Amino acid sequence: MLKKIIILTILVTSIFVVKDVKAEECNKKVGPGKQYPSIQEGINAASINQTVCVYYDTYNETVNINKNGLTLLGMSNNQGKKPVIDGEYKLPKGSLLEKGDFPSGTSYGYVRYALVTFNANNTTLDNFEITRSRGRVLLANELSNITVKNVAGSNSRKNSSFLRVKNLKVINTSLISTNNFAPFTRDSNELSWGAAINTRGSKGVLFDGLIVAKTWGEGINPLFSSDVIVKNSVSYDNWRLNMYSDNIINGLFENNLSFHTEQRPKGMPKSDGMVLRVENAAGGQGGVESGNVNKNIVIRNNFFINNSTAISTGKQNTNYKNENIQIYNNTIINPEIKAIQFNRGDNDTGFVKGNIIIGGIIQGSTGLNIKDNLYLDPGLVDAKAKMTPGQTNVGNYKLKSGSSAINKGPKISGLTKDYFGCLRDSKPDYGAYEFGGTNCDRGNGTIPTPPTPTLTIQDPTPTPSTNNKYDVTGDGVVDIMDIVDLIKYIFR
Ligand SMILES: [Ca+2]
Repeated sequence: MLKKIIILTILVTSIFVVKDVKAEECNKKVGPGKQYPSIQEGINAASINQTVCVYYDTYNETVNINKNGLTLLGMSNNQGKKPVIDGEYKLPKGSLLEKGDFPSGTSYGYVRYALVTFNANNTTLDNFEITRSRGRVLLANELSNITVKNVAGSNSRKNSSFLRVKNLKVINTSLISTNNFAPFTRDSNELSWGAAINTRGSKGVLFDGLIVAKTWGEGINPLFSSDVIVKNSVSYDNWRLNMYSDNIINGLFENNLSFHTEQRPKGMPKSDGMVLRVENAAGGQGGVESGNVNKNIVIRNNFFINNSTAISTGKQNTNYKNENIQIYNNTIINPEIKAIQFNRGDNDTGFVKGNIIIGGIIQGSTGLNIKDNLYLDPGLVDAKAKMTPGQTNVGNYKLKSGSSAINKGPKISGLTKDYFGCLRDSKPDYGAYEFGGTNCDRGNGTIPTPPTPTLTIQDPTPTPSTNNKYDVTGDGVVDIMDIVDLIKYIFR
């Protein structure tokens, strides 16, 4: 008995030692029984380059990260729950954005508030759940070196995030809507769109390990940006489209899963898996000023399952270009309309090779080299299987032993791994999956799972956003804040 107590004492002591070591990295502590009761008080007390640790609790406040080099670190409780920033659809109120202005010619000036707003460079947000924002989840404008990781964002009333940053990293993060407040119309301003993550005018973007789902608008939505990587991410049931490339210079979209389930709001169509669009640059975007081009875009090792069209393109002006688009070794399963659709007469350039395409055709443009793709089921585990909400397992769409796709794919420069990060052998297979691939850096058939929201508070009846032109703040009421925002906007 005494021995057990001693062992237990040692165990408990060592646990506390571990905790203390971790706690020493905290310059300021926020939470029940800590130095500061609110997150903002902790940030206000911190110096530059410090770490503010936020212990598990629910915080009904807006957060302004306004100290250079600050890390805001959520400390999970013993059950692994992250601290929660909950706006209860009442917060934020007014504007928290101090840094820079939004691109001219857009309506973004009206939506300049979020539950967490970055107003300083070299800052990190790590390990939070952020939910029920009256505005956005995250906002950063004209900043550099911003990192967001391990964040579970859900149910914001506006676009989940607007991040206009030089050197932006968003890692292991989810943005999911289960309540959509905006009307699904595309003829109004951003309030009606509800996209998940928007990079308008960023340079150096890494999206790694995202789950983005169920927004009315675009899911993973880089636009007017350069040097963009979107990988290891899952995007599903976003009702405008799952992944976007609009005016991107140098984009790599790899190892992603884009799909639609059979669950959809009444009357809603499935949307496209990925869209290469070139729309008018509104000017002053930051990353890509006036390219009117998608250029040097690689789309490889992705699974596109049951989308409307898996990969499509669209342009506001036929002179705009998709230039050097490389679409290879994707697995495209049963799109409703087409597998890949470019506009026939356009002078888009690039190639489409090594893809497995089941149940759809490719419509190319004159400059697109389309060859060495497989158009029949080469022997997948179960190509007819449907995806379900939240599913990240693509085991049904792997090649079976003896598949005719094994070792028959074209050799393409730069193709060394597959969807799971496994090394391909010297005879690459068609599609996103290499049979018998080795040294898998995403594990054998599993992928890291970004956090899902855990908060289970009963939502109030959502107030639909209005299109009232006097409701400048978009909060559904016309009040003094609308006048304040309008004056700020005029004199910005
Ligand atoms: Ca092979």
